[in-house]
Amino acid sequence: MTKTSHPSQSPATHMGKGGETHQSAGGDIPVLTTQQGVAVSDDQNTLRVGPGGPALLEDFHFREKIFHFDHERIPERVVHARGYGAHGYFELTDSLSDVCKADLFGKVGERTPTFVRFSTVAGNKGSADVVRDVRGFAVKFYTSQGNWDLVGNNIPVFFIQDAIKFPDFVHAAKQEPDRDFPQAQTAHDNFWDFVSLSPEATHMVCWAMSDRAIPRSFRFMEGFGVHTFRLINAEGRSTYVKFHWKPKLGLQSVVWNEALKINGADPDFHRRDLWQAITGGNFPEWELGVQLFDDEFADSFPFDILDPTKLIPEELVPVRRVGRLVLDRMPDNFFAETEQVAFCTQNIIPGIDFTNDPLLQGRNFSYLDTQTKRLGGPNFTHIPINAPKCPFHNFQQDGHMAMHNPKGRANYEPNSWSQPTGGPRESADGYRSFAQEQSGPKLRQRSESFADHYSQARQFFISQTPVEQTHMRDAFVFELSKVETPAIRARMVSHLLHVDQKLAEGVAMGLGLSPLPRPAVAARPVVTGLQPSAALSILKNGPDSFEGRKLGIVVTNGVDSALLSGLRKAAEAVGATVELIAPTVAGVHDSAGNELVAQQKINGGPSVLYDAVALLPTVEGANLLRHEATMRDFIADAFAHAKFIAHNDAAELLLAAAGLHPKARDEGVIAMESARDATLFIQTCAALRFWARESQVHAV
Ligand code: HDE
Repeated sequence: MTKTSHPSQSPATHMGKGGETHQSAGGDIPVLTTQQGVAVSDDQNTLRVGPGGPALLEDFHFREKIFHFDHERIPERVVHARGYGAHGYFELTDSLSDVCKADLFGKVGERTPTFVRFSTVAGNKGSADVVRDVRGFAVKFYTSQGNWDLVGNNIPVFFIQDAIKFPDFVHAAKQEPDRDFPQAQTAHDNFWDFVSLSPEATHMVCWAMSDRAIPRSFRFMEGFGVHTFRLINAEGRSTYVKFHWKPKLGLQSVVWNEALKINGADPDFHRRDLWQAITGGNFPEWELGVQLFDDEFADSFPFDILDPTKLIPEELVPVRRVGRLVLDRMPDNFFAETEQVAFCTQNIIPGIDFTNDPLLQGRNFSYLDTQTKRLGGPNFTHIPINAPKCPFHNFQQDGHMAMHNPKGRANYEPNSWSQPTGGPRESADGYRSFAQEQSGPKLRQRSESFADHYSQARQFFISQTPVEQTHMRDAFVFELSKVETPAIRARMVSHLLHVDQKLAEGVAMGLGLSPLPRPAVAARPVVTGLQPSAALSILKNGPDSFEGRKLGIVVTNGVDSALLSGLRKAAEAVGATVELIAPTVAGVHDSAGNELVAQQKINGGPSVLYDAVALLPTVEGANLLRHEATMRDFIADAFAHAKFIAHNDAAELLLAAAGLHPKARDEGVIAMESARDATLFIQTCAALRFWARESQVHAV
């Protein structure tokens, strides 16, 4: 047993005045103590009466340790339970001071610390990362004027128009209550029953069936504030705003069959990706964009700017890029930061204000409740990740786990105790709501201006490339094929008939649904003249290089050293990362005798984990690997998922074993002999996929 010294002789772990933890004892090794600071002499055995006797109630160390363990879990978020966060900063690149008085939007170059949490919506905390779902994109700005939370998603519209429908929507999307499955999936009757009975969901459902819902990485997806907000300038003038996050490395998603396999191979695919990027010094970056508009535009726009199932095409109101968000530090502790972070749409600062979007208004009501329940009391703002980084003072007191306790006599306002003991006072610069005129009867009524549910869904569909349209059709077919009730499948197709006739027919054919159902009753005639918007497509907004992507190289003993290092250099030169996949993780020796460590063993590193792959075995290695089923899957999957595949001569054996005889190949399968070929291959990989292949690999 390790010999320990008593804290009084050598201080053990203890809390400093500011609550920070100091550790020192016996060099760097602190003494193990109870929460009360009492040193522990034996952490391996409970206190018992003799070696075979009963345990004793007086064992305070055991009691405290088990008690604390029993309370380790807190309720997971009712939605967005699975998330992953990182610290960073926001830097202003274009001042918005003409339209917004918030300090963070005033001075170019000013940096504001931020914490970002990405999440899936429907799945529980332990579910897989690459499920078909919306992704949360929540940003907390610790501004000099208080915390501002932009609690957004990676899709710019939402399923419902009024917050009162949120519990129904979430119940329907999550696992069904009698069987508690399926988890983290919308491919079930309840979800499609609800959305097909709620025509307002059609636009968002189209987004959810697009590849937006299976992003390749948090780093390659956009973010949106969704609602229309207001910016308020120093004169009190209001300008409407929609917030956008644009990823520096361009947009990218995976394909559905790949997603299914990634979730088995690496359920933590997205978190691992963020972790590896940030700890590897490749800091993910987004630009903050704003669409600014006024009442005149709002009145002329064919949809209501307060309707969260609608977006404003960038072609109509351009996105002005005003700053950059850089994520450069992982949390020290997942629970303390990512799990305990509490976002709230009501956390806003002077210069930013709400609109009457009924979804936003409802959200404003919801977040405080959910945090109080989840974090155990009203003092969750005292947890460091939630506390502002600017000074804050108020007379709120007591409650569970109160950490910021006022000193002195005054605990109310106004009071007649003079400063400083009298405590905080109101400020002329304090938050003032925009003085919008309001009047009208009190009623429960959906605005007539929210009634068109199909026109923008149609616009979204026609804005996609043919490849993306096919993916959408296939996603509808996949999901509705999991729906057991034929009437629900047909009802959904009846909505799609308003989106696009060919889409609806394709889905019906994929479901074996004949004849076509009648179109759903539309409250408004569908506007068919809306122009396609290139900004809505992922493929039209991809990267122009292979930067930030991952190349997987299959190697065996004796791998050609010049070719391998040429390929590695070419990939790293554009900012891509490389992993070696070998028969064992001990790695291989290359032809020059260098020892190379492998990151993956072949059965643990399937090609779905990579953006492109290269096969560089020796003839002996290829002879060994061609009998390996996971090697054949590696190649067959890379091909089926339209990835670029580079290979040397010896890999012919492997390609043949995977069914890729020369005639079955295409220009996306690239022979490589020299370092020059390697550079060309990496340039080709900038296209990310060889989409022309896709139509060849699906018969159904
Ligand atoms: Fe949320 N949402 N939401 N939501 N939301 C929550 O708050 C809610 C909506 C979003 O990483 C909850 O802390 C209502 C739209 C994100 O911690 C809860 C409505 C958008 C996150 C809640 C919506 C979002 C949440 C659950 C309909 C995109 C995760 C746990 C009116 C603009 C934040 C929590 C994180 C989380 C309520 C709709 C984004 C229950 C009532 C629209 C990114 O308060």
